[in-house]
Amino acid sequence: MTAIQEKTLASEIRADFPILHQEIHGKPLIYLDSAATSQKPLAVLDALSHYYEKDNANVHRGAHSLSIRATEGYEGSRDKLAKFVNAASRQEIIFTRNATEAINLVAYSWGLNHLQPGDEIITSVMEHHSNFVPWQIIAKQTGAVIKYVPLTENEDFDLEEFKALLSEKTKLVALVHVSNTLGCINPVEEVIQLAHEKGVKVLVDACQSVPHMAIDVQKMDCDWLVASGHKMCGPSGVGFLYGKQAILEEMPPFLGGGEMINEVFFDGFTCGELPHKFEAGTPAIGEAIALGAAVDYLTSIGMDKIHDYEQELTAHLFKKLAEVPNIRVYGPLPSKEGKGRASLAAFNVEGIHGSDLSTLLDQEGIAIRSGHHCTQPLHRLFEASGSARVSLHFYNTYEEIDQFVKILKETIDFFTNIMG
Ligand code: C6P
Repeated sequence: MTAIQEKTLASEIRADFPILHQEIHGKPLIYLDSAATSQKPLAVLDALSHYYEKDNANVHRGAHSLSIRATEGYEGSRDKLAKFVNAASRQEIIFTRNATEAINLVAYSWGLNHLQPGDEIITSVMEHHSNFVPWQIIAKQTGAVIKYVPLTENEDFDLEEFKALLSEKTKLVALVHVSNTLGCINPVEEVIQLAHEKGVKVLVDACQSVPHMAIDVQKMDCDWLVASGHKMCGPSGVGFLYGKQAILEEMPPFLGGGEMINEVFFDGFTCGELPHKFEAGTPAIGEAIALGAAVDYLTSIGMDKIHDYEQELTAHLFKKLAEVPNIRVYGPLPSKEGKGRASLAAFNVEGIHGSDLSTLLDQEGIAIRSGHHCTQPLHRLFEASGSARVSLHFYNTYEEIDQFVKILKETIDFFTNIMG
């Protein structure tokens, strides 16, 4: 380890993550699957157990002390999230189960009511299924047509093709900020500006960017943005939708039931105010509170510091991956400093199945993902049924990357030898 590496962000905060300090198959765990879900710091685990041990009650309903505390915690988390992404008001943050539900909320509430036969939705070939399937369902119901932005030669978002697709027929752009497979960071601000010039609304899938970089929804000027708590050091079962207040105001409710109403009669109901209009039923209260603790935790470190450190890790990862024989990494290459790409790499090694690689790496305590990562159409373009994927977060170290690449090379040698 060099003197500089000794003082990495990971070395300062790793003790906060109890799960990382264990052995798998007798080897220290090396967790390289944070794009699937991130690990949780003690502060988040404590917030969750504190809620269930001390404050557990339903929100917005009771006048008793526990219910008041639960409501304050839940609504306090909304304030924290609003500040975290710089929303103009707390009414613009809707708690959902995850990013997938948030996209469905927009698709069913806005899409069904605004799209007409022949209208066009622009998305890209690299989207997660969560940003394909809801639009495919809505397109089928409304007669709208989906257009897919292709990739450039170096497997990045093709902005020129996007410009060519954008037309008077376009009503919506639904685009991923950071691809969970290509690792590219898409030019969402430019896309939004171009779309808005034509009066087109834009939804940003920020699942893989919110946990890794500072997000400012007002600066970005997106109409909606979605993310999942479990990828940003929070618990699973809670995510959020950001939407511009004026747009959310005119959208009808997605789900009906308790919490989202103002008054109910035998012959109808009136809607509650934002944000409750979109939060039908008892929400994931403890999880939302713990997500607030995750936001506090990330903020206390600083999103710019996290992003800078992850860029260093990305540069190191790609330097090391260049040593691996017969490897095909998908997506654009980062700069020497790790810029222009997120801290993940999906790859295939000639002649070896990704799931065989991940199974053997697991025997060495190394957790990577294999499969299609819910980007099947993209994998089909690459004529691959799936890939292996390594994905980093700020608790990962240089040494873990070195060990991963060492074991990967040994595994490839092993397969090469048995295949003759
Ligand atoms: N990607 C991965 O391993 P949910 O399931 O709703 O929390 O997140 C869906 C989702 C949406 N968009 C992007 C860009 C994503 O990466 C994901 C989740 C995980 O890559 C699970 S497939």
